[in-house]
Amino acid sequence: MDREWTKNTFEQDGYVLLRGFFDEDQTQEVRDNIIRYVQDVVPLMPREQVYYEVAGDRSTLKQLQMMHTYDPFFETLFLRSPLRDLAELLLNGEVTPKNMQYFNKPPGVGKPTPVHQDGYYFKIEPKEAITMWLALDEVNEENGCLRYVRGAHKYGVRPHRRTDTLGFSQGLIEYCDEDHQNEVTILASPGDLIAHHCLMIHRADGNASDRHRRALGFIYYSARVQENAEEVQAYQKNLIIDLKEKGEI
Ligand SMILES: O=C(O)CCC(=O)C(=O)O
Repeated sequence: MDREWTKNTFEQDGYVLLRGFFDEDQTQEVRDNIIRYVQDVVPLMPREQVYYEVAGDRSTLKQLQMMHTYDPFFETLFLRSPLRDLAELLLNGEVTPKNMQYFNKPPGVGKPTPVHQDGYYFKIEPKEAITMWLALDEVNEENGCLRYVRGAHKYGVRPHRRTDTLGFSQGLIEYCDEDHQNEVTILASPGDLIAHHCLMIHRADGNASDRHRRALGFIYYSARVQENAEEVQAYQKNLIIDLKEKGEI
């Protein structure tokens, strides 16, 4: 990896795509562990950390939260791996690993990811955090690839409002022509890693194909940030109310 190019690209565009960050064997090992995790660990997880696209239909698993807290394989991957080194490079110093997530869009039923900024969800100041997204399948326009508004991380948090999308309860109120013009479509292969700044504006379409669209998300905060405990608590409370209303828990 060319560290200087990686850092410069991230700073300029708000994201950087690193092809083949994990080789074939490493990617397969991650996929095998997800299969094991879904079978053995998911049944033991709190319901508010497990989301299905169709409530009650286990074949439509779409999102898992805090995976690293339940399993040593994912704990190591998150806390002691090249991903953390990369986060330290991009955030200029020590980081706090915050959340490790599974993102799937199951074939046919995977819904769009509303346009949003992760930094709106993160109750931190300053907004110095990063999300890394590791592709585990071929990801293209058919099964819901990520789309970034290049350079959007330079202009702060934009207003959001509630959405109906499970797992992405907040979305940008306005997505203007200029955003569309600056949108970049990211086609990814298994093992490719995309790192984006928490102020990056991004979205993804639904999955109209007959293939899964699996990925892992790794969120790191800079060790310099302060989290607003009251806002985090209020967010968690509302999330649970929301999940109950949707019949998810
Ligand atoms: O996987 C997706 O569709 C969205 C992921 C995302 O929004 C994120 O990692 O911040």
